[in-house]
Amino acid sequence: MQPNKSFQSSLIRKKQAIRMKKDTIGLSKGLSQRITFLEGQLSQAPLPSITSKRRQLCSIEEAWNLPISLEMNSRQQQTAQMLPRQVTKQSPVQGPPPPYPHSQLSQSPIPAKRIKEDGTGHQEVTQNNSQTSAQNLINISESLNQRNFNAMPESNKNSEQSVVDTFDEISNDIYKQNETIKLERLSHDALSNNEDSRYDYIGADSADLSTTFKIQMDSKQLMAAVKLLPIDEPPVHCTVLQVNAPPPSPPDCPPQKLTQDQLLPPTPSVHLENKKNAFSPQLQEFCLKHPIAVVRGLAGALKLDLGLFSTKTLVEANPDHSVEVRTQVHQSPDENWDTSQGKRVWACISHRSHTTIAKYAQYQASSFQDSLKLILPQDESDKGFPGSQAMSDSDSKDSVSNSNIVLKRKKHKINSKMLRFGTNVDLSDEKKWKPQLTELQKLPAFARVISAANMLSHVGHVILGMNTVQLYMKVPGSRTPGHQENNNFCSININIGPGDCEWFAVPDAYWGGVHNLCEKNNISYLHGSWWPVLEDLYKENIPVYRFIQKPGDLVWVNAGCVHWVQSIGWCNNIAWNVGPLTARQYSLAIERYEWNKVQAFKSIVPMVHLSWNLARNIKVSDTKLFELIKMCLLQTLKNVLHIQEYVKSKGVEIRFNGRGKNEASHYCGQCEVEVFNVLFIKEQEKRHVVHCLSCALKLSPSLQGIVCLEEYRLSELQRVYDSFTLHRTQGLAYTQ
Ligand SMILES: O=C(O)CCC(=O)C(=O)O
Ligand SMILES: [Fe+2]
Ligand SMILES: [Zn+2]
Repeated sequence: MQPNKSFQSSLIRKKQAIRMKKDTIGLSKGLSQRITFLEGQLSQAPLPSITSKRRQLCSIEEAWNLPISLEMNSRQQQTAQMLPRQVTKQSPVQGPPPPYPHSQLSQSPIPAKRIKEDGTGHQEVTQNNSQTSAQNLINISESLNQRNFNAMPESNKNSEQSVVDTFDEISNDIYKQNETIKLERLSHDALSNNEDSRYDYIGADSADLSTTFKIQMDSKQLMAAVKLLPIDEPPVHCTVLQVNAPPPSPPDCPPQKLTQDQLLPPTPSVHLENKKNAFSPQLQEFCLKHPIAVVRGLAGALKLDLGLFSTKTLVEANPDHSVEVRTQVHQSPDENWDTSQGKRVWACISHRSHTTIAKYAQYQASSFQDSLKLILPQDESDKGFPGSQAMSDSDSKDSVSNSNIVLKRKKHKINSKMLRFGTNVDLSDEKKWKPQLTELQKLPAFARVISAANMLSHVGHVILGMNTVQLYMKVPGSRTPGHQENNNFCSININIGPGDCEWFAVPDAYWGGVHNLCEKNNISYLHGSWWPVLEDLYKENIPVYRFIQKPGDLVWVNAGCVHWVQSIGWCNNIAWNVGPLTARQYSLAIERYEWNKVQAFKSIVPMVHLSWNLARNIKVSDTKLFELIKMCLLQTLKNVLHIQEYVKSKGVEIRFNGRGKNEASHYCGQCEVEVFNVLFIKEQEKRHVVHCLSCALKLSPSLQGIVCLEEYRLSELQRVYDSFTLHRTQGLAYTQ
């Protein structure tokens, strides 16, 4: 792919500006003065590392036995479990997972002896699905409603057995009355973010001075070199990638032509039989080396009480808790139709509204009960989608009014049934969800919400749904459209049951291909909502993993893997993100961080803030990971210094403000780019809004009326930068 055009032209413009300046000035008096200054500085600079005092940091291995980070919140400190980690000489999982799927699972290294590889291909899995056992949910079903059970289609009996009495209780007991879900008009604000790319500058100043900035420099050398940079142009937006790196762009797909079989690869899966399996290092290795993996029987092996996340328990715990609802068209299992055009499409329409756990529970339960009365005349069954009485549309603020829905339903009988998907239920509050969150500490460290080896635990503040748990409440057909995780982090998802979920996934190496197909279908890859047409993917030589996640199965989504999910039965899922401390995870995260800037899409993970915390908290012995983090520190420290020089040259005072404990990182109120260390504050409507330099200059070219605040003392940043060195481990490297 060609780099973004507007980006290219702005880069060329910046380069020309610098070149012109050089041509007119040449080796002028100013430049000679700067060189003299630099030489003076360097001659006085202390010898690197020998004389400078370093704070003693622990290694990653040691970090397992220490509290995670000074900035971690109290829960994180309490729950960080201390596990001894195995170290090996050469990590087998440091490289990226294979770009395309294996045709045979035997190509992957043999996992722990007792972990049986489940090589079931997609077709077999689909067939087996109807026999899904709800055994691991039996503890939550107190008595089976035999009447309803007998009315169920044979194939549903087992998997949906336990939901019967759960839902019966809910609907017959406290939630008898027809409560309604309040619908709101879909907010298009986030979707129609068409502002120009904020990525109009990528270290352009360093383009001509690339030899000057290297990670081998210490902070004094860096400061001296920054003093040589021009300050007549504002140093807006820096890159955290390599000096002179081209702007990120969606990559071409791997060129190898895939066979029919390779386009439908079997999903890497393991079956756990006991706790020892779950804690074996091979399980983590297995997950890290595949784009996606399903860990079957995890809940059973760890004796996780999934009943804590059943609808019944959730309602009992916090009935009024908020649920985001997505109203979607019920589609046939793996297809996405535009009924008005009578063809398959990529666009995935869903309207957003909000309700409570209790109300969604009632809808979920009624939807299930309605499905039991399946054998109805066509006209009858078409009158409404299951559960429509339970969640009346009467106070709908949806863009499609009630009467429209009814009309449409009459027009397109079967195809236009609507369903409601309860998404993004926030389970972060430890007071509200204590038993649930405590139960999840039974998971092995690599899959835990909080652990020292999880980058997201070093952010030092909550990122809802990423380093906290989110819950999904589903009726059949609920769809999570295609996406990569925020900043390409890994994702953990456990199906609570009682029904199954079907997953589709494309290895990260092919994300550029999926991106191009979105564009071809006029949908924004990042901002839009899409459900891939499988044939389109196969035609483009893009492989798709497809598998069923049963209750108690954990799905591991590796960094950058594109995926989309639909529920087959009635079920709940819990999910969160993790960031293994690997070069691959870090580099995919910062690549996406930069591409998000190109696309004017907010990076939910503040990668600069995180990188400085990583430098403070851990010792890195993986050379590649070390170099990537150090490069980010170098680029951001350079940018901080350059901005400060520029601001001072404008006669604006920089005030030290510091940072509060666990204070969240800052984003520009205008363009949503992360703002690190130098904040430009403008009072707007009695609120103090943080801006990046670029947006501050747009508001006030002279920076008049803008307060410039500093979060960290320069000496502190210098100390962190200089102390962050490659940790030599006498031949030992961390297994991740
Ligand atoms: O369960 C779901 O629908 C959400 C799936 C997902 O995207 C994830 O867990 O990463
Ligand atoms: Fe996801
Ligand atoms: Zn901005």
